[in-house]
Amino acid sequence: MKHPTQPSRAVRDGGRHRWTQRTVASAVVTVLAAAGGAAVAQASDGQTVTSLRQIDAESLADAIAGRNIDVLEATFTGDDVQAGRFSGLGDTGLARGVALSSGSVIASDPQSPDDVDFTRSALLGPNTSLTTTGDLGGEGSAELDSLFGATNYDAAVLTMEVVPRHSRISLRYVFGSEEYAGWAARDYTDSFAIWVDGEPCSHVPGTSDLVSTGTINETTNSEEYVANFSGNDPTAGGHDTELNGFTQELTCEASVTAGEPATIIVAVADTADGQLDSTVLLARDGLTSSRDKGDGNGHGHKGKGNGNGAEPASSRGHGHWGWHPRAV
Ligand SMILES: [Ca+2]
Ligand SMILES: [Ca+2]
Ligand SMILES: [Ca+2]
Repeated sequence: MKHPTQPSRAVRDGGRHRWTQRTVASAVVTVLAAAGGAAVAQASDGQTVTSLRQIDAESLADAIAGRNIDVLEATFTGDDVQAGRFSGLGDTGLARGVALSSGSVIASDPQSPDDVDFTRSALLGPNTSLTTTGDLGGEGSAELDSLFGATNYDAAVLTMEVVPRHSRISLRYVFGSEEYAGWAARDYTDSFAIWVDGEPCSHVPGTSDLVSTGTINETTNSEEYVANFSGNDPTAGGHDTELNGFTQELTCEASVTAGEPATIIVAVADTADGQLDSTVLLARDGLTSSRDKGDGNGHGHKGKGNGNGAEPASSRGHGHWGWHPRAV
């Protein structure tokens, strides 16, 4: 039995304090190890995830790139288990695509000494826990830190250089999180953004707010939110994914220069501590370009009444991002 709890991480992280606040995963780990035996077979029938242990970042970009997009190159920053291609996840709204997570997209191998920092996939169903955590000891993203003004951890960052045939670019995605289930409205708003040529475009529809657990949840912009639990019961949500909650399908839109390289960055990370995974799903063939729909309505245009997106997603007085023990 493995013990991906504080003693082992104390060695791995050199005593870094960020995980010492909570022990959310330990009880669940014990249950899983007892029930699962040697072979972890988490994943409902028909669901698969292939992580960067087996494929490369270019493969992720190729899966995302759709109509009128050519991929020049792609790079990934984070642990190999934090990104992969998935299929069979129709319950999330996106059946196939690419997942990036502040935890692991795959289940751990109990026999592997490399897999002590996570247990189950942040994505694959069913929803077995309200506190699925990959606490990987990874670094944060300076871009997310700058955008949200909050120190982050375990960043998963996919950077793609693409050439769009036309001047309007779209990327379809879903954002989900374990922080939905009690922590969404607190200071644990994990950090997530999509940028096109340096401009954030992952906005709540019709607003300049950036998408997060703080801006889309059961009480805020609830029409964009899908709950996947009830009370303390993770199995009561009825959606075949580990995500406790997730957004409806959303679209990042931006104007670019037709025929010229554009840089798209997708980043997700934990905030305040490394626990409770947040995950972004990018639709297969979901990155496309099209002709701009004229200059009249400003739809999708940078800088046309769309705010600057630089305001922290959590703008409801959470000015304080320090350490808070979570008694989960
Ligand atoms: Ca994490
Ligand atoms: Ca869950
Ligand atoms: Ca988190």
